[in-house]
Amino acid sequence: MTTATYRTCPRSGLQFESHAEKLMIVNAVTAVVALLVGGILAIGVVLTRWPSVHWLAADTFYMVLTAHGIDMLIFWMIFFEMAVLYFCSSTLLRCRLATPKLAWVAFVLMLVGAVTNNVAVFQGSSSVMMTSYVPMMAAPAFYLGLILFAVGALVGCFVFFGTLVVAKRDKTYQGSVPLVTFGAITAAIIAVFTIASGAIILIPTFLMSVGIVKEVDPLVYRTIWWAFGHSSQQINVAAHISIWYAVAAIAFGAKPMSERVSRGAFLLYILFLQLASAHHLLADPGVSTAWKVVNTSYFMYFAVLASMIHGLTIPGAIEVAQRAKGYNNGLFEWLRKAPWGNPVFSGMFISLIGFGFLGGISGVMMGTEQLNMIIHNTIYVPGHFHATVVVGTTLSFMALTYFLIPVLFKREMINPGLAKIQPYLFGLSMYFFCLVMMGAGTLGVSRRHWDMSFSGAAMAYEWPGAAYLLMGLVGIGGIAAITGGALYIYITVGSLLWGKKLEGGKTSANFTPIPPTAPTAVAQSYGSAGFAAPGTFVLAMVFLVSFVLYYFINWKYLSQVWGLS
Ligand code: HEM
Ligand SMILES: [Cu+2]
Repeated sequence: MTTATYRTCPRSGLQFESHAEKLMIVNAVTAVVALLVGGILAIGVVLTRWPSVHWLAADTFYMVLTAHGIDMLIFWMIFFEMAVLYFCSSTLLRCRLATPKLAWVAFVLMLVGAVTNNVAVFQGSSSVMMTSYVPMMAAPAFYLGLILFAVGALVGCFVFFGTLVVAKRDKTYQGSVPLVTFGAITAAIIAVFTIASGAIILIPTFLMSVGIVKEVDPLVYRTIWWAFGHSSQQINVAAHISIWYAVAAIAFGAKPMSERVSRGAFLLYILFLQLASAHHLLADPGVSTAWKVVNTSYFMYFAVLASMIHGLTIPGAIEVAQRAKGYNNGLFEWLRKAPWGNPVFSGMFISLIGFGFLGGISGVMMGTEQLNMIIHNTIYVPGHFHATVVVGTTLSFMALTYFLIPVLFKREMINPGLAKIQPYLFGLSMYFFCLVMMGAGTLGVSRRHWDMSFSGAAMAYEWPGAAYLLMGLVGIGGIAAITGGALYIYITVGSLLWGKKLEGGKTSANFTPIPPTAPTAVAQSYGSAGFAAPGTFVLAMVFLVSFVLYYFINWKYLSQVWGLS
């Protein structure tokens, strides 16, 4: 392998090591391809759940739904996260990538795994959904693909850790690692745990699919599968929150309000994430109510607390930075005068608000043992998690991409006018999509059932008319969101193919220390700003009131499930 060279980007001051740069590019591009496939499949899913369209036949629907879930939640997210890990280590710390050859091995394993899994799904006998619960069985290649992908991702995490060691040894930064890198470390630590849990449960299931193991117990499967499934979501959250901090630093020069508090909040994720995975077992027999309540109603709140800290300190840091620039009028001038036309910022902010209000509040509601009963296995559940993984993570990744097009890919963005509206179209239609799904779920529309009217069933079920209406709106919101996703793909792929080539900047054989004048220097350093963010405080109170109201409304719904008179 050629020796590394270092390019200093003239637009951002960031320094890209040559191997790391290529790896970020291939991982990010592969991620976007997965998003494209998952997005095309979303059309099939949405047009089937839209009652008056009801497009696909049952077997096709479940196949398409399985592939949609896996291509989106596993392949799109994790390929992109690999690029983020290399960025947060090699680029932010300005050092070489530890073992580029191994990083390529990781990428190839992941790619082969992703293709193998997709082929298995589209051959038709692996429509076991993303959660793939036993005793449902998929083809051996389905599990094998996931295992190869996971091994690749694990290797990638170790390359990331190795790169941190290189930076430390070569003294490429001073003091503690920057907060964004710290967040990425959190994500990578959680990833190692996640992948280990995945291996513990998927390897026996693979062996069962080839006939070596006789049986995998369904309850054990679900418990361990969710140690994997839940913590993988915590990786996404740690990754997208790191990106929020990075965007606040890049777009505003905003320093965290308190580095210590923010770092502490990341640590809470590592400490409490496992306990929270009990919220996926709330309707399961075999685990005691006391265990469920303690885990989901007490320990889970520490992880929620961490997200709320980030949700407060990031807008707070932006407010402080904006006020320092003179946007001091009233409570909200700082926010009104934010760069709403810049998709890096608007994407990040729409993501933050939607993740908190829609994903966060609904998550706490669903995670309450008693309330869980009203929405368990209804379409409320995908309503909730599209607010977290799509509005939260996917939209943050999109926002970061707009920053990376000129900086990493060295291209001028094509069609900036479209890029300006893309986060609004995608983000706001996703808000709507999630809300109407949650509405339909509250009325009881089941999750994953291909035909909500249950036509041909022995006993009829009369839905309130609103349920059909809401599912129709799910269709409309979904199509609008898919259009927003298509714009993102058009803009990013188009920029790489046809965008004007930009000058790459000076290349040297050695790394250089972080120049304090670089526009991104704040993202690469340690620093706190004092608390002077009254506007953010008001926003936090609005959040709190919505939270409390919504929570109690659901207790009221619960009380109406069984009439006592
Ligand atoms: C415009 C974008 C999207 C639309 C319109 C959309 C729509 C849907 C719909 C209607 C369902 C089916 C609900 C059901 O009947 O059970 C679904 C399932 C799912 N979606 Fe999406 N989705 C989108 C993007 C995403 C993204 C970006 C992710 C992840 C990052 C994602 C992850 C999932 C998962 C994991 C499932 C569940 C699959 C399963 O039950 O096995 N979706 N989506
Ligand atoms: Cu969970």
